[in-house]
Amino acid sequence: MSAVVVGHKNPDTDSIVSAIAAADLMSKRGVPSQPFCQGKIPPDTAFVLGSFGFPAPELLGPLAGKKVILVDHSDRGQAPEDLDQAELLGIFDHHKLGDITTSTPLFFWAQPVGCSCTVIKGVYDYYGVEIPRNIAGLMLCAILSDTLIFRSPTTTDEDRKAAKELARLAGVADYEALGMEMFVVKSAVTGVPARELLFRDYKDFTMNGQKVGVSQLEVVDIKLLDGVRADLRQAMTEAKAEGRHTIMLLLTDIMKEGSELLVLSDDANLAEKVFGAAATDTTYSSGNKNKGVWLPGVMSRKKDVVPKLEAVFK
Ligand SMILES: [Mn+2]
Repeated sequence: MSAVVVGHKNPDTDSIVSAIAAADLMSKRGVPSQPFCQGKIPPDTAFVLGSFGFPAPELLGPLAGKKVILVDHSDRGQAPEDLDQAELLGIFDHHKLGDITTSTPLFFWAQPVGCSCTVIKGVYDYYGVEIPRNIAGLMLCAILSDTLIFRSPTTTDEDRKAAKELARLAGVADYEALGMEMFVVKSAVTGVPARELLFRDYKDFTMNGQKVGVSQLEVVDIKLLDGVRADLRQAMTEAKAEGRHTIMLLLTDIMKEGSELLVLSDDANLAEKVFGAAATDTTYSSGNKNKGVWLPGVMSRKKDVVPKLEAVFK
């Protein structure tokens, strides 16, 4: 029976592609493995899979009695509900250490880099395993996606180096252009239900016993979101009513290199506590009551938002 390789809930391109790449690598290392996903494939990921001729991984089924490898997370909140009924063989990740524990030894490949695929690329190299051309193309796109084409503060030289080598392996000449194409697909929000947009790239965290949700939409031009902002506010109100202390939405403009913050919280002063005076600036919101505050340079949930939120909740 193959081991199951799976990324986090509300999967993004890195989570899907890391599962594909890790399953390929593990299979070649003598652990037959198959990639799965926990949820709907987002449009930009579908574009990436299509570009390199890959089928979407199947939706994950029950894990009881199976062997599992996790990619792109080590948090219970992001993992399959029945993880405890499986044997966890290992983890590939680039996030803060989560709360998953094991009763047996495991391998754990983690680095503070911009993308899980950068970590996996390093493991391919470590074992001298060749990366297939189309998987190299997928991994390249995952790095471009997670690092916002190297604009995110999470980007490291390791990510740039890995992307360059993967582009060569995949035969992609202009990979920044490919990244822009992918983000243009990601930016197409018209006609998509607001709740689906809110939960597309969404993570729930437990902070000091409170449920805190942080969502992010990354677009090539924030003006593209003008028509959906009011509906997003409504979707946030509904999501908050489902038992969350706080729900935050970052509308990230990858070209302007900053994010507009929308927040609903039991703590009316939360945004100010997390982001300081910048989060109380009303000049940006004067024109449109649905607009949030513009936070220049805030690009990364992982680096710019979650650590600050956790510090406030402590
Ligand atoms: Mn990732």
